[in-house]
Amino acid sequence: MKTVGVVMGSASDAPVMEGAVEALGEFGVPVEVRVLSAHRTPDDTLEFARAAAGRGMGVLIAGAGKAAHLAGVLAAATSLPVIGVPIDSGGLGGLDALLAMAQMPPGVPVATVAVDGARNAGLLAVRILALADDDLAAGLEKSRQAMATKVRAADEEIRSRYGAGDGS
Ligand code: RP5
Repeated sequence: MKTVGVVMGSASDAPVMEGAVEALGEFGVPVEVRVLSAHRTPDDTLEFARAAAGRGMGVLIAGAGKAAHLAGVLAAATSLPVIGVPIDSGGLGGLDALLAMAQMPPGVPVATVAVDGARNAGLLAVRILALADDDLAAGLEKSRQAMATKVRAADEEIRSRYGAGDGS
């Protein structure tokens, strides 16, 4: 199975990026987790991106805050799909990082999730890998069903607590 590279701009991003690692772990997807900064270690970042496909990675997830160029720089140096996780590092509440990732120029796409939305980044990476992996696709389907079952149970509980709209 392909590996997913989970990259963050600073170790201070780790508590958020844990969400992606956890989601990937639930599906048994191997990860390589790194701290690489587009600004502080630009050479290491480019070297990682250029080698990623050849080293067996299938998707890259990049989390960064503030002037968050990490995902864009990775996407500029590899043809692998790159998913950006804008991180709320204070100040502008993550809007700064969200715009830096989502507003990429034509030709260099970054699939951007919500501010601090690392879990969805992990799940999106699983969906991408599942296109070429039947076991992963089956696991995803099972997990969607399990999520629906949970919501139906919550619906049942709420309806019994507040009534079903028929005055009962
Ligand atoms: C960004 O600046 C990092 O991704 C992090 O979100 C933010 C703050 O970094 P530190 O000052 O905590 O290293 O580059």
